[in-house]
This record gives sequence, C-alpha cells and structure tokens, in this order.
Amino acid sequence: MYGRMGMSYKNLLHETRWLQYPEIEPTAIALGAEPTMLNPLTNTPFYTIPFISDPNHLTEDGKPTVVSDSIKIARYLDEKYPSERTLIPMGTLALQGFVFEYFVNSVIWPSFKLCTRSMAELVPDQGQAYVSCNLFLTDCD
Ligand SMILES: N[C@@H](CCC(=O)N[C@@H](CS)C(=O)NCC(=O)O)C(=O)O
Repeated sequence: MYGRMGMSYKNLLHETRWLQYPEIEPTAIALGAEPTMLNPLTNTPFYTIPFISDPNHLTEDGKPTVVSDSIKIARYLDEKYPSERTLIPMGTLALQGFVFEYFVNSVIWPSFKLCTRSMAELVPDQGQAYVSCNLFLTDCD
C-alpha cells in the first residue's frame, strides 16, 4: 500500500517492477526482502508485495537497502527522505499500525476467499495454479 503511493506522494523518482504471484517469493528472496508474515493457511514464511530496493542507501555489503511491509516502507521513506510530505505524521505510528493490523485481521483475511474467488480466472496462466493452490489450497500437485 505504501510502496508506490508513498514514493509518488513524496515525489521520489522510482521504477515499478510488476510481478506475477509466482514471482513474488523468488524475487523477494533474491533481493533479500524479509517475509512479512506467516501464511495463515500453511504457517510458513510469506513474502508479499510491496517491497522496495533503494540504491541510494547501500547496506554494509554494498547492496541496495531492501524493505518489505507497507508500514515499514512508510517509516523507511520518512526517515531516509524527510520532507513536508510525511507518510506517518509524528505520533500516529501506533494508531496507524493498530488500525492497519485490525483492518487486515478483522476484514481482509476473513473476507479473503470471498473477495478473491474469481482471481484465479483473472490472473495470467502461470498465476492460476499458484492462486488455486496457495490461496485456496486446491489443485496442489
Ligand atoms: N503486510 C503486508 C501485506 C501485503 C500483502 O498482503 N500483499 C499481497 C498482495 S496485496 C501479496 O503480496 N500476496 C502474496 C501472495 O498472496 O502470494 C504489507 O502491508 O505490505
């Protein structure tokens, strides 16, 4: 949520790479992005978009800093690119974190299967098997 929107709001030059579902985990691992949660269906590490790779700030081993998870991305952008355009105004982090987590846990996950029922038909071929198996735990080979 805070990836592209945050960078656009802060007028930061950036490039977007669109990924198909099956590309998320390998791309995240290759870049060094942390998993953001455990998959509630399988209890295994779950890699999600958005994640950002920032070539303006290198790690100790000379690689771009990689940040995953919307709230962490917002905090990172505010810290590294301070401006009047703040993504998380001072003193609101706990509230924003709570509202976001509450919304995700109480609305998004419970309604997930309902909302994404037709998703398998909408994504390109390679994503259909992924969506069926990983989101609905059906048709897994
Ligand atoms: N806590 C993460 C959640 C992001 C998230 O759930 N992203 C979904 C797409 S909207 C995702 O990457 N899902 C990967 C998958 O289902 O394999 C954040 O706020 O950035």
